[in-house]
Amino acid sequence: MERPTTRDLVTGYCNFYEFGTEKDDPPRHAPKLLRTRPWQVVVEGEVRRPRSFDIDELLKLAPMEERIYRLRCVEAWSAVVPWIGYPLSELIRRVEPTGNARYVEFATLADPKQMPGLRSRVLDWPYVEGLRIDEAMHPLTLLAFGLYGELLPSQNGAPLRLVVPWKYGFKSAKSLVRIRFVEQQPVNSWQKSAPNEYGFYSNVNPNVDHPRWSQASERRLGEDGLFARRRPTLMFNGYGEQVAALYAGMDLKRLY
Ligand SMILES: Nc1nc2c(c(=O)[nH]1)N[C@H]1C(S)=C(S)[C@@H](COP(=O)(O)O)O[C@H]1N2
Ligand SMILES: [Mo]
Repeated sequence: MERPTTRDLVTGYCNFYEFGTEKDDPPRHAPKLLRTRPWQVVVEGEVRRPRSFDIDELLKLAPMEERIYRLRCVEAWSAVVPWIGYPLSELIRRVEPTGNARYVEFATLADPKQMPGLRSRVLDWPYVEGLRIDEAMHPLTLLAFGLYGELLPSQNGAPLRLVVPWKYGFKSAKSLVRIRFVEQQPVNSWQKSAPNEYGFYSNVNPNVDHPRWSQASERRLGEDGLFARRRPTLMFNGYGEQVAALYAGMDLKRLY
């Protein structure tokens, strides 16, 4: 297993556009502005038991585990993070999806009083992401509540976020407030803002370049400087053995 990136880098170099587009905007603003209590997560759509969960109930829903996962951003940097959470499937099976639930749409908080970044139109708010139901049910897909042995810092998506380790970082939606089971493939915020650059699947794939830069290698946070080598990016971010079967027969160049 790779050595975790230092906590300072993971909590200091963030993408969370609701607090601004610079990497240090979220750590500078989110801890002061984001209120993580009370916090409700609404689970709705194609489920037999739609309901809303209080964050303190979600924290106790299933046993917490520590999982050391890489997160790779489409901007070609990566970090190794000890996340704390439990598989999203633990929540999903409790709401009993119907046979029509083919996809899951995730929406995150969009409150202009807490989130100065909403004044900018960089993305269409709220931030929305989507997974196919089998991706959402996969045992690697984590509902994360903490990192480095403590609760999530605000800038990393408190009080709960998604971590999907074989997909680009942007699939790992922060500060979730709604999980909706749907029949049609959801349109995520990045796809909406630049459909030629960001698709639905967003699997880490070194063979499919972003239209404006290569995805063949990456810079590990903390490994910069004159002699730092870039690391080759691995298919499915190195999790191919566990997840490649989900995409058997699909053209991953077309369905990026
Ligand atoms: N709500 C929300 N979630 C988000 C984002 C965002 O802007 N807003 N950015 C995504 C992107 S692009 C990345 S790379 C990861 C970064 O997570 P980290 O800051 O914990 O490393 O969060 C993802 N989740
Ligand atoms: Mo990202």
